[in-house]
Amino acid sequence: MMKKYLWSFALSAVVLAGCGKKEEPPAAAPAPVASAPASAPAPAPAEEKVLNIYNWPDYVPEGMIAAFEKETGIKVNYDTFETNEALHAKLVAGNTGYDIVVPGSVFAKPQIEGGMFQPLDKSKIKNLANLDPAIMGTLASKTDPDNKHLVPWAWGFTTVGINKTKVAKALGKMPMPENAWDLVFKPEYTAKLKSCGIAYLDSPTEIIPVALHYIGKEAYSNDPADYKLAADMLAKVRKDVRIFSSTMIDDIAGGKACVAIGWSGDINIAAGRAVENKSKDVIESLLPSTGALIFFDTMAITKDAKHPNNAAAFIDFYLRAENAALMTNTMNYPTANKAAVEKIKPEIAGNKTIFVEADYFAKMIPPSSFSNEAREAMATVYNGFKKGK
Ligand code: N2P
Repeated sequence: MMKKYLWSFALSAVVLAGCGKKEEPPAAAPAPVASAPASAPAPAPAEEKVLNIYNWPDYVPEGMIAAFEKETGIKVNYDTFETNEALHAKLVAGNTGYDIVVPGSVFAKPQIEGGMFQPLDKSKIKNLANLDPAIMGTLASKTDPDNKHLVPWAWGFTTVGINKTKVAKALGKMPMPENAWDLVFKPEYTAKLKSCGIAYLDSPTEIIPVALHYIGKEAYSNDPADYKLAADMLAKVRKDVRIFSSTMIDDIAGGKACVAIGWSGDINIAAGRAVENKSKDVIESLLPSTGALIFFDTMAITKDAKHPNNAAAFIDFYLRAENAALMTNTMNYPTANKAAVEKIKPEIAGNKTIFVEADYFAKMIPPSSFSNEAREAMATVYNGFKKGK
C-alpha cells in the first residue's frame, strides 16, 4: 500500500513538472479586496526572509540552524516548549506566530482534525523521498491520512532513567526489580529512592499513559474510569516524588534526581554528560520488561503560517540525509529518515537504548491519541495527583 502511495506521488510530481503547472496558493489566501485595481492581480509578494520554529528543547544539533540561515539567508527564530500541552494551548489560542511546530503524534492527530495545520506543498519538499515508507505508512494509517501534514522529526520512547550508582546505593540490599517501572511506581522502591530523588515529567499526557500501562490498562485509554484507577496507584507514591521536571537532562545529570520517568534520548544525553564530566556515576536509560511507550514527534506548518515557503525549505533541509543523521548522532533519537541510516555512527546505531532490538521493539506501546474530553479528564486527574502530597 505504501509502495502504491510512493509510486503515485512520484508519478504526479513528474506530471506536474512536465506541464509546468504552478502550485496553487494556500487555500487560506484571502480573496482580493474589492477596491483592488481591475488589472491582472499583482504577484504574491515574496516572503520576508524569516522563519519561526517552535520545537522541544535539546532536539536540534548545534550549528544546524546557523547552517540553514547561512545557506538560505533566512533568519530563523527558534523557540522551545516543554510539553505537548503547552504547544497545544498555543495552537488552540491561534496566531502563534510560528511557521513550524513539532507536536507529538498523540496530539498531532486532533490538531490536524481541528484544522490547525496546512497541507504540505510536497512539490517543495523533494527530500520527503528520504523518509522510511514503513514509518510513513504507519503515520498515515494512524495519524495523518495520506501523509498530508506531518513530517517526522524524530522518535523515541518514554521510559525509566536511572543514575545506576546512586540507585544501587539507595536500594541497599534490595535487588533491582525485574520491571523498571516498579522503580517509579511501586511504594517499596519509591520509599527508598526518594532519598536520592525521583523525578517525573511534568505533563498529564506523559504520566497518565505510563501509569495506565503499569496497572495493566491500555496506555491510550479514553475512559476516565481508568484514569481514576491510575490516580489511585499514583497517590500511593506521590509523597516520594521530588520533582515534576521540565529540565530532565539537567536534573539527572546534575544529581537532583537518581530515577526518572523521562525520554530515552534525553536520558542518554544525561548519560553522555556524566561521562564528559568524568563523573563516577553511571546514568542509564532502562528498558522496562513490560515495554516502554513510543512517541513520534512531527513537524507541521501552522494554518496561519506567514512563511510557508521558508517552512518548506527548512523541512527539505532537515530531511537531507546528513542532517537527519546529525540529529540522531547528537540527540540520541532515532530518525525516520531511511537515507540517513548509513550515516549513523556505529556507537549510536549499536546502542540498544536508542535503537532497541526487534524483540523489545515488539513489546513497546505504539502511540495512539486521546479525545479532547479524555485529555481534559486526564489533566484533572493529573493535577489532583500533583497537588495531593
Ligand atoms: C526533547 C525530546 C522531546 C521528546 N529533547 C518528547 N516528545
